Amino acid sequence: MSAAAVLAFGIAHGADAAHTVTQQGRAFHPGEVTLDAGDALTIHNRDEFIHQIYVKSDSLNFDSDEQQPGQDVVLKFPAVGTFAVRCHIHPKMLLTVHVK
Ligand SMILES: [Cu+2]
Repeated sequence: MSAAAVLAFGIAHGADAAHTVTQQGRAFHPGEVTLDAGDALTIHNRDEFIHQIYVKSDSLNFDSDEQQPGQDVVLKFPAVGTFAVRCHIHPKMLLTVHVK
């Protein structure tokens, strides 16, 4: 990796970093992520079938529409805490989101 590439990598993961998680093989990758309150999290479906994600908690209740292959769902976490993102269609899928 060149010096410029290293620098760009550092900037991309700074305070205004875009956070992306993928769904592949009926699992979230990575399965755990840490965000700052108010950050957006993009969840990208790399499977060849539909997912439908949801969050059920005191501070956030979210239900996506059917998420087609290749489609993104963008979620914002307004409050500090730990959130479980799950899929209606694949109950074993779990993404743990820590918001600090
Ligand atoms: Cu799913």
